[in-house]
Amino acid sequence: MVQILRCGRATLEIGRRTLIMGILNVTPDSFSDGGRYHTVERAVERAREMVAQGADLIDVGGESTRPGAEPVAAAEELARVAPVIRALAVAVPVPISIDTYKAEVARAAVAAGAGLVNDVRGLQGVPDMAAAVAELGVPVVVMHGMREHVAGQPPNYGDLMAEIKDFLRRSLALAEAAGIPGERVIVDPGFGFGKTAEHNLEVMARLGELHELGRPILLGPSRKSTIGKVLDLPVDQRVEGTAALVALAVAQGVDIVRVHDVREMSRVARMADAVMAHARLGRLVGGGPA
Ligand code: HH2
Repeated sequence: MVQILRCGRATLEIGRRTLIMGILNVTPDSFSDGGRYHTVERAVERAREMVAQGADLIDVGGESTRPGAEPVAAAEELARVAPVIRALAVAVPVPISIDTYKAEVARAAVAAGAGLVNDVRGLQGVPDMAAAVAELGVPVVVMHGMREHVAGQPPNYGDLMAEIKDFLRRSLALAEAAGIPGERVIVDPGFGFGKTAEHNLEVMARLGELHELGRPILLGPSRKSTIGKVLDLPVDQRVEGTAALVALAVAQGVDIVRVHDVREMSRVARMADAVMAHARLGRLVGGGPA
Protein backbone atom coordinates (compact mmCIF):
# COMPACT_ATOMS: atom_id res chain seq x y z
CA MET A 1 0.00 0.00 0.00
CA VAL A 2 1.33 3.42 -0.94
CA GLN A 3 0.90 6.23 1.57
CA ILE A 4 1.45 9.91 0.85
CA LEU A 5 2.84 11.61 3.91
CA ARG A 6 2.69 15.39 3.99
CA CYS A 7 5.82 16.88 5.60
CA GLY A 8 5.23 20.63 5.59
CA ARG A 9 5.95 21.99 2.10
CA ALA A 10 7.02 18.60 0.68
CA THR A 11 5.68 15.04 0.65
CA LEU A 12 7.00 11.50 1.00
CA GLU A 13 5.56 8.57 -0.88
CA ILE A 14 5.91 5.61 1.44
CA GLY A 15 5.62 2.04 0.17
CA ARG A 16 6.43 2.44 -3.53
CA ARG A 17 10.18 1.94 -3.01
CA THR A 18 12.61 2.17 -0.12
CA LEU A 19 13.25 5.81 0.74
CA ILE A 20 16.69 7.19 1.54
CA MET A 21 17.10 9.54 4.50
CA GLY A 22 20.46 11.33 4.13
CA ILE A 23 22.24 12.17 7.39
CA LEU A 24 23.42 15.74 7.94
CA ASN A 25 24.98 16.11 11.37
CA VAL A 26 25.77 19.74 12.15
CA THR A 27 27.64 18.71 15.27
CA PRO A 28 31.30 18.95 16.22
CA ASP A 29 31.34 15.40 17.61
CA SER A 30 29.16 12.89 15.72
CA PHE A 31 30.83 9.51 15.47
CA SER A 32 31.43 9.47 11.75
CA ASP A 33 30.82 12.92 10.27
CA GLY A 34 31.24 15.22 13.27
CA GLY A 35 32.72 18.61 12.43
CA ARG A 36 32.41 18.27 8.66
CA TYR A 37 29.23 20.22 7.95
CA HIS A 38 29.12 22.80 10.73
CA THR A 39 28.90 25.90 8.54
CA VAL A 40 25.64 26.68 6.75
CA GLU A 41 27.41 26.77 3.37
CA ARG A 42 28.98 23.34 3.81
CA ALA A 43 25.77 21.86 5.16
CA VAL A 44 23.75 23.16 2.18
CA GLU A 45 26.38 21.90 -0.24
CA ARG A 46 26.30 18.43 1.34
CA ALA A 47 22.48 18.35 1.36
CA ARG A 48 22.36 19.30 -2.34
CA GLU A 49 24.89 16.60 -3.08
CA MET A 50 22.84 14.00 -1.18
CA VAL A 51 19.66 14.98 -3.04
CA ALA A 52 21.50 14.65 -6.36
CA GLN A 53 22.68 11.21 -5.20
CA GLY A 54 19.16 10.01 -4.38
CA ALA A 55 18.21 11.27 -0.91
CA ASP A 56 14.43 11.46 -0.45
CA LEU A 57 14.73 13.44 2.77
CA ILE A 58 17.50 15.06 4.82
CA ASP A 59 17.81 14.46 8.56
CA VAL A 60 19.46 17.38 10.36
CA GLY A 61 20.92 16.71 13.80
CA GLY A 62 22.52 19.15 16.23
CA GLU A 63 23.34 16.80 19.10
CA SER A 64 25.37 13.61 18.85
CA THR A 65 23.74 10.52 20.32
CA ARG A 66 26.95 8.52 20.42
CA PRO A 67 27.66 7.01 23.85
CA GLY A 68 29.66 9.47 25.93
CA ALA A 69 28.77 12.50 23.78
CA GLU A 70 28.34 15.76 25.68
CA PRO A 71 24.65 16.64 26.14
CA VAL A 72 23.80 19.91 24.40
CA ALA A 73 21.46 22.60 25.76
CA ALA A 74 18.41 23.33 23.59
CA ALA A 75 19.66 26.86 22.82
CA GLU A 76 22.98 25.54 21.53
CA GLU A 77 21.30 22.75 19.55
CA LEU A 78 18.98 25.30 17.96
CA ALA A 79 21.81 27.68 17.15
CA ARG A 80 23.39 24.81 15.21
CA VAL A 81 20.32 23.53 13.35
CA ALA A 82 17.98 26.49 12.75
CA PRO A 83 20.15 28.44 10.26
CA VAL A 84 20.87 25.23 8.34
CA ILE A 85 17.19 24.24 8.19
CA ARG A 86 16.20 27.76 7.06
CA ALA A 87 18.75 27.56 4.25
CA LEU A 88 17.79 24.01 3.27
CA ALA A 89 14.11 24.89 3.12
CA VAL A 90 14.85 26.99 0.05
CA ALA A 91 17.85 25.05 -1.27
CA VAL A 92 16.46 21.50 -1.52
CA PRO A 93 13.05 20.23 -2.68
CA VAL A 94 12.86 17.23 -0.31
CA PRO A 95 11.46 17.17 3.22
CA ILE A 96 13.83 18.06 6.05
CA SER A 97 13.62 16.21 9.32
CA ILE A 98 14.91 17.42 12.67
CA ASP A 99 16.70 14.81 14.78
CA THR A 100 15.86 15.89 18.32
CA TYR A 101 14.08 14.68 21.43
CA LYS A 102 13.51 18.22 22.75
CA ALA A 103 10.13 19.87 22.22
CA GLU A 104 11.45 23.42 21.94
CA VAL A 105 14.00 22.37 19.32
CA ALA A 106 11.27 20.55 17.36
CA ARG A 107 9.03 23.64 17.47
CA ALA A 108 11.72 26.05 16.31
CA ALA A 109 13.00 23.62 13.67
CA VAL A 110 9.53 23.24 12.15
CA ALA A 111 9.11 27.03 12.22
CA ALA A 112 12.42 27.22 10.31
CA GLY A 113 11.17 24.79 7.65
CA ALA A 114 11.54 21.21 8.93
CA GLY A 115 8.65 18.96 7.93
CA LEU A 116 9.22 15.89 10.11
CA VAL A 117 10.45 15.19 13.65
CA ASN A 118 12.89 12.32 14.28
CA ASP A 119 12.77 11.53 18.01
CA VAL A 120 15.39 9.01 19.20
CA ARG A 121 13.53 8.86 22.52
CA GLY A 122 10.24 7.84 20.94
CA LEU A 123 8.15 10.69 22.47
CA GLN A 124 9.16 9.29 25.88
CA GLY A 125 12.14 11.55 26.56
CA VAL A 126 10.44 14.78 27.64
CA PRO A 127 6.80 15.14 28.68
CA ASP A 128 5.76 17.81 26.14
CA MET A 129 7.19 16.27 22.96
CA ALA A 130 4.03 14.43 21.88
CA ALA A 131 1.92 17.56 22.39
CA ALA A 132 4.45 19.64 20.43
CA VAL A 133 4.40 17.22 17.47
CA ALA A 134 0.58 17.12 17.53
CA GLU A 135 0.40 20.91 17.48
CA LEU A 136 3.00 21.17 14.68
CA GLY A 137 1.00 18.79 12.49
CA VAL A 138 4.08 17.01 11.10
CA PRO A 139 4.93 13.28 10.96
CA VAL A 140 7.22 11.81 13.61
CA VAL A 141 9.72 8.94 13.78
CA VAL A 142 9.54 7.18 17.15
CA MET A 143 12.70 5.23 17.90
CA HIS A 144 13.35 2.59 20.55
CA GLY A 145 16.10 4.16 22.58
CA MET A 146 18.16 3.64 25.62
CA ARG A 147 16.66 1.52 28.32
CA GLU A 148 17.59 2.24 31.89
CA HIS A 149 20.64 0.13 32.54
CA VAL A 150 23.61 0.38 34.83
CA ALA A 151 26.28 2.54 33.19
CA GLY A 152 29.12 0.41 31.91
CA GLN A 153 27.05 -2.80 32.00
CA PRO A 154 25.66 -4.29 28.80
CA PRO A 155 21.89 -3.86 28.59
CA ASN A 156 19.99 -7.06 29.09
CA TYR A 157 16.66 -7.95 27.60
CA GLY A 158 14.31 -10.88 27.99
CA ASP A 159 12.78 -11.16 24.53
CA LEU A 160 14.52 -8.28 22.75
CA MET A 161 12.00 -7.78 19.94
CA ALA A 162 9.04 -8.09 22.33
CA GLU A 163 10.55 -5.34 24.49
CA ILE A 164 11.25 -3.12 21.46
CA LYS A 165 7.65 -3.58 20.26
CA ASP A 166 6.29 -2.85 23.77
CA PHE A 167 8.33 0.35 23.93
CA LEU A 168 7.14 1.41 20.45
CA ARG A 169 3.53 0.58 21.36
CA ARG A 170 3.90 2.98 24.31
CA SER A 171 5.17 5.62 21.87
CA LEU A 172 2.18 5.00 19.57
CA ALA A 173 -0.18 5.29 22.55
CA LEU A 174 1.43 8.59 23.61
CA ALA A 175 1.09 9.86 20.04
CA GLU A 176 -2.57 8.88 19.89
CA ALA A 177 -3.33 10.40 23.31
CA ALA A 178 -1.74 13.68 22.18
CA GLY A 179 -3.84 13.70 19.00
CA ILE A 180 -1.18 12.76 16.43
CA PRO A 181 -3.00 10.84 13.68
CA GLY A 182 -1.72 7.23 13.49
CA GLU A 183 -0.75 7.54 9.84
CA ARG A 184 1.80 10.23 10.78
CA VAL A 185 3.90 7.94 12.97
CA ILE A 186 6.91 5.94 11.70
CA VAL A 187 8.58 3.33 13.95
CA ASP A 188 12.31 2.57 14.33
CA PRO A 189 13.88 -0.27 16.39
CA GLY A 190 16.93 1.91 17.21
CA PHE A 191 19.82 -0.05 15.74
CA GLY A 192 22.83 0.69 17.96
CA PHE A 193 20.90 2.31 20.81
CA GLY A 194 21.10 0.61 24.23
CA LYS A 195 21.97 -2.66 22.50
CA THR A 196 25.04 -4.86 22.21
CA ALA A 197 26.34 -5.99 18.82
CA GLU A 198 24.53 -9.32 19.38
CA HIS A 199 21.29 -7.44 20.06
CA ASN A 200 21.72 -5.40 16.87
CA LEU A 201 22.25 -8.57 14.83
CA GLU A 202 19.09 -10.04 16.35
CA VAL A 203 17.17 -6.86 15.49
CA MET A 204 18.36 -7.21 11.89
CA ALA A 205 17.28 -10.84 11.73
CA ARG A 206 13.84 -10.12 13.18
CA LEU A 207 12.97 -6.75 11.59
CA GLY A 208 9.89 -8.23 9.92
CA GLU A 209 8.18 -8.54 13.32
CA LEU A 210 7.85 -4.75 13.43
CA HIS A 211 5.11 -4.98 10.79
CA GLU A 212 2.82 -6.07 13.65
CA LEU A 213 2.77 -2.41 14.69
CA GLY A 214 1.11 -1.48 11.41
CA ARG A 215 3.28 1.58 10.80
CA PRO A 216 6.01 2.44 8.25
CA ILE A 217 9.46 1.32 9.46
CA LEU A 218 12.72 3.30 9.47
CA LEU A 219 16.17 1.81 10.17
CA GLY A 220 19.47 3.58 10.86
CA PRO A 221 22.36 1.08 10.63
CA SER A 222 24.80 3.37 8.79
CA ARG A 223 28.49 2.85 9.67
CA LYS A 224 27.58 1.80 13.21
CA SER A 225 29.90 -0.02 15.61
CA THR A 226 28.21 -3.42 15.18
CA ILE A 227 29.55 -3.38 11.60
CA GLY A 228 32.95 -2.42 12.98
CA LYS A 229 32.80 -5.34 15.42
CA VAL A 230 31.73 -7.97 12.88
CA LEU A 231 34.16 -6.88 10.16
CA ASP A 232 36.86 -5.47 12.44
CA LEU A 233 36.92 -2.22 10.47
CA PRO A 234 37.09 1.48 11.43
CA VAL A 235 34.21 3.87 10.81
CA ASP A 236 35.52 5.06 7.42
CA GLN A 237 35.48 1.49 6.04
CA ARG A 238 31.95 0.36 6.83
CA VAL A 239 30.19 1.08 3.55
CA GLU A 240 29.94 -2.59 2.47
CA GLY A 241 28.73 -3.64 5.92
CA THR A 242 26.12 -0.89 5.77
CA ALA A 243 25.12 -2.11 2.29
CA ALA A 244 24.53 -5.63 3.60
CA LEU A 245 22.29 -4.28 6.35
CA VAL A 246 20.38 -2.02 3.95
CA ALA A 247 19.72 -4.95 1.59
CA LEU A 248 18.52 -7.12 4.49
CA ALA A 249 16.31 -4.26 5.68
CA VAL A 250 14.73 -3.88 2.24
CA ALA A 251 14.13 -7.62 2.08
CA GLN A 252 12.18 -7.37 5.33
CA GLY A 253 10.01 -4.49 4.18
CA VAL A 254 11.72 -1.50 5.82
CA ASP A 255 10.35 1.71 4.26
CA ILE A 256 13.12 4.24 4.99
CA VAL A 257 16.86 3.78 5.61
CA ARG A 258 18.88 6.51 7.34
CA VAL A 259 22.37 6.59 5.82
CA HIS A 260 25.53 8.62 5.35
CA ASP A 261 26.59 7.04 2.02
CA VAL A 262 23.62 8.15 -0.02
CA ARG A 263 24.88 7.39 -3.52
CA GLU A 264 25.88 3.83 -2.64
CA MET A 265 22.86 3.02 -0.47
CA SER A 266 20.32 4.35 -2.92
CA ARG A 267 21.79 1.96 -5.51
CA VAL A 268 21.71 -0.91 -3.02
CA ALA A 269 18.11 -0.12 -2.09
CA ARG A 270 16.97 0.20 -5.72
CA MET A 271 18.55 -3.14 -6.59
CA ALA A 272 17.00 -4.85 -3.57
CA ASP A 273 13.65 -3.15 -4.32
CA ALA A 274 13.73 -4.60 -7.85
CA VAL A 275 13.99 -8.10 -6.40
CA MET A 276 11.33 -7.42 -3.80
CA ALA A 277 8.86 -6.23 -6.44
CA HIS A 278 8.99 -9.79 -7.79
CA ALA A 279 8.78 -11.35 -4.34
CA ARG A 280 5.57 -9.41 -3.64
CA LEU A 281 4.12 -10.34 -7.00
CA GLY A 282 5.17 -13.93 -6.31
CA ARG A 283 3.19 -13.92 -3.08
CA LEU A 284 0.15 -12.36 -4.79
CA VAL A 285 -0.01 -15.12 -7.39
CA GLY A 286 0.30 -17.84 -4.77
CA GLY A 287 4.00 -18.05 -4.02
CA GLY A 288 5.13 -19.22 -7.45
CA PRO A 289 7.63 -17.39 -9.65
CA ALA A 290 6.29 -14.15 -11.08
N1 HH2 B 1 20.92 6.92 14.70
C1 HH2 B 1 21.64 8.01 15.06
C2 HH2 B 1 21.00 9.26 15.16
N2 HH2 B 1 19.67 9.39 14.90
N3 HH2 B 1 17.60 8.43 14.29
C3 HH2 B 1 16.87 7.36 13.97
N4 HH2 B 1 15.54 7.49 13.73
N5 HH2 B 1 17.43 6.11 13.87
C4 HH2 B 1 18.77 5.90 14.11
O1 HH2 B 1 19.22 4.72 14.03
C5 HH2 B 1 19.57 7.03 14.46
C6 HH2 B 1 18.95 8.31 14.56
C7 HH2 B 1 23.10 7.90 15.32
O2 HH2 B 1 23.88 8.04 14.18
P1 HH2 B 1 24.60 9.40 13.67
O3 HH2 B 1 23.63 10.50 13.46
O4 HH2 B 1 25.40 9.04 12.50
O5 HH2 B 1 25.62 9.77 14.81
P2 HH2 B 1 25.54 10.77 16.04
O6 HH2 B 1 24.41 10.39 16.92
O7 HH2 B 1 26.88 10.59 16.72
O8 HH2 B 1 25.36 12.16 15.51
